[in-house]
Amino acid sequence: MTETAERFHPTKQDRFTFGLWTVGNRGRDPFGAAVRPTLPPTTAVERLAELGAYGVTLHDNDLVPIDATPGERQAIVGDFQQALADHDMRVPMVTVNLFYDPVFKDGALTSSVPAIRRYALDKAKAAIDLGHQLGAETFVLWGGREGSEVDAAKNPLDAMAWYRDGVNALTEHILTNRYAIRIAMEAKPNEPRGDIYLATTGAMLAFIATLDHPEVVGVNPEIAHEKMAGLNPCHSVAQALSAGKLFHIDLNDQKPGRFDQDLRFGSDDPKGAFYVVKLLEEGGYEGPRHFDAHAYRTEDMQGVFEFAHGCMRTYLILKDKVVRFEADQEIQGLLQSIRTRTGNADAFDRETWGAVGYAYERLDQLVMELLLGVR
Ligand code: GCO
Ligand code: MN
Ligand code: MN
Repeated sequence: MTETAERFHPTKQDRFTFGLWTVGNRGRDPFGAAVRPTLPPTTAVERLAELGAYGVTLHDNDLVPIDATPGERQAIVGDFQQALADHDMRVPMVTVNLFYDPVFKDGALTSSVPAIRRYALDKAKAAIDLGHQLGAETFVLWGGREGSEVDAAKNPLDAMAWYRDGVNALTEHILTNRYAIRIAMEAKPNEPRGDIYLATTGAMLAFIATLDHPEVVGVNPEIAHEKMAGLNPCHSVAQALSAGKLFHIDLNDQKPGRFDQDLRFGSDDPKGAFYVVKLLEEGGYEGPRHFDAHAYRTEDMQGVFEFAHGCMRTYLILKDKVVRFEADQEIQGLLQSIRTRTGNADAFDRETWGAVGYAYERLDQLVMELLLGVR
C-alpha cells in the first residue's frame, strides 16, 4: 500500500455503513434493464467487510422476499446473521420497503384504502421486529410513495392525519416491546411520486413535533434529497443536529434540479461534502456514516466496489481537510479578524460596520486551495 492509501484506509472505527440496496443496485433505470448480476446479501457483507466497512443496512425485502414463508424467512435471516458474525459486521439500521410492490402505488401509510394502510403498518412493524433481531438502533422510514400526482384524489389533510396515525402506531410498537430502536424519518421532494408529502428535512422536523412520542422520532437527512429540493444539505443537517434529531444520515451526492442520481459521496460537490463532514465531525454526531448511493450504470461489479471504496476514502480525505482547516493559521487568523475587525461593542458604529469588507473572497479561496491540495 502506498502511504496515501494507508492513510485514508477505512477501518471499523470510522463506522461506515452501506445499504444492501446500494452495492446491490443493478443499474436498472426507467429507460434500461439491469446491467449487473444480483449481489447476494451475504456476499455484500463479505466484500464490504474486506473494504473496511463497519456494517450494512437493509430494507426488509433486500433480505427476505415479500412472499417468503416464516420458515424461509428464518433460514435466510440465520444465514445472514452467520455472515455478519463471520465478518464482524453490524446492522445499525433497518428500513421497510413501502414503495416497490404494486399494492403501494397510491401510498402506504397514506393510502386512502384502510386495508392497505393496515397492511403497510403490519409490514413496517415486522421490519422493526427484524431490526431488533439484527441489533439495529435505528429504523428509517422513507415514504417513497406517500405523495400524489392528483391532489383531487386525496385531501392532503387526511394524508397528514393518516401519516401521523401510522408513525404513532410504530412508536407504540417500539415502546410496548421495549425495543432500543428510534425512528428516523427521511424526506424527499419527489420521485417516485410527482410530489412526496413532507418534502424536506425541515418539514419532517415540524411534523415530528406533532407526534405522540416525538422523543423516539428523529430524521435521516439525505444529501441528494435536499439538493433535489434546491436546498443546502449542510444547513438541513445542522437544523437536525441543533434540534437533537440527527438520528442517522444518508450520504451521497447529486446535481441540483435533476432526477435522483445517488452519486458517490462528494463526487459532484466536494466543497459541499466538506462542510457536511465538518458538521458531522465537529457537531457531536455519533451515528454511523451511512452511504445511500450507487455506482454508475456503466460499471461492472469491480466498479461497484470501486464506488464503495471511493465513498469512504473521500469521507476520510475530507475529514483530514477538516483538521487542516482548524490548524491553518491563515484561515483561522482571517476568521478571528472578521469577527473583531472594528473595535468593541460599546463603541458600536453602524456606518463603520456597514462599510467593512468581510474578506470572504479570500476565505473561500483559501478553503478552495486547501481542498485542491495546494495548502
Ligand atoms: C431513495 C431513498 C431510499 C431510502 C431507502 C431507505 O431515494 O430511493 O433515498 O434509498 O433511503 O429506501 O428507506
Ligand atoms: Mn436515502
Ligand atoms: Mn435517495
